[in-house]
Amino acid sequence: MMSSAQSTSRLSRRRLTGALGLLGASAAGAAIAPTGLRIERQTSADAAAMVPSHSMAGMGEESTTTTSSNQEAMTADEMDAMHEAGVKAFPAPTAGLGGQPLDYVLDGDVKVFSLIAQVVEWEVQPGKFVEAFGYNGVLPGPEIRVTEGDKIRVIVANQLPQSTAVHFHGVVVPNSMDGVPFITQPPIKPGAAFIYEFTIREGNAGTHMYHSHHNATEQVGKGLLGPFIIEPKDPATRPAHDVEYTVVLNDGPIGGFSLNGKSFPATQPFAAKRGQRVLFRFINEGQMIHPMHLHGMPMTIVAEDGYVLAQPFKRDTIHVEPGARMEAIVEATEPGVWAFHCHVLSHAESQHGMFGMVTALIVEE
Ligand SMILES: [Cu+2]
Repeated sequence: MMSSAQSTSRLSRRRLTGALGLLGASAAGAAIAPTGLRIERQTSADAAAMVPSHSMAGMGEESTTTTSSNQEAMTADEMDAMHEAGVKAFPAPTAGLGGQPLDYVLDGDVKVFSLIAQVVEWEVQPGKFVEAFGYNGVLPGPEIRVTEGDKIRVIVANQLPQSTAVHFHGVVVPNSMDGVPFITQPPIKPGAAFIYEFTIREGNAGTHMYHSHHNATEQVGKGLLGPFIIEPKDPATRPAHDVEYTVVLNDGPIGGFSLNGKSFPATQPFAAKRGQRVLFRFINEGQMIHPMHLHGMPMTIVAEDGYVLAQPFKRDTIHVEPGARMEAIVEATEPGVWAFHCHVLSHAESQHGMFGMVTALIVEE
């Protein structure tokens, strides 16, 4: 049921391990040596032991009060050791992986997707479990991927202790399907379900999202969100790419700044072969602007909020506003491990090392 685009769009754990192993082996070589960065795989327990717990503070004191007056006294060597430990732990394994394609069943010509909103214990960083809300047990929720013209049904069952509703952000739907309690529908009470059904309109292709529209500061912040990708009926209407990654940004109460539901060093790196065109789909489900900065290669912004730009433009840092989706293509011309992070520095790095919205793009030879 998955298209080939889907099956190649995600980096499997096995392939990721292979890519990193390959890098590790070649890290001493001339091509990759300039970064001096070696990635060694760690067990979750190792990583938890190595990463200082207060680097996980995220939105807490660390992120908002990084002033010289409250820096801990530490020697240069102590500080370097903490930075090194974080990088060596990356990508640290954790339980749970969100944003994976959601299978559907066909009812006649209607694609039927099922979502269950529930409380989950989520490992946002190695060894750090937080009480979160997820769809189908993960956050971000599973990826819903459809094509222009599809008839779809999304059955939402609520197992939360509070009411909820789902809004399909960016998707053009009939008013009654808009998912806003007391405006277009009653809230979905605990134990109840609601059925959303609509046809995907032509011209609506691109990167969108679905999320709670009830008690949203808590519910979306805790993880009731997911990617909603609409493929074009005619692929020629979108910029071509070889591989794609979705990057969901969040800054909610689940423990700070996250990329696809995880905080560094538990974030997943993205991989590409040299010469590939890599499509990044940035989705900001948080409350702050996150300027995502890729080292090494420019990003060409090709679409905003799903709509293809008449005139794409290059940036090295893309401002992703709350509610926005930005699609950017990177020509993977430069081999190596390239840092990729939010450039609000208090979302990414402190004296204890990198945390939060940090990952890497790995370009293999
Ligand atoms: Cu940020």
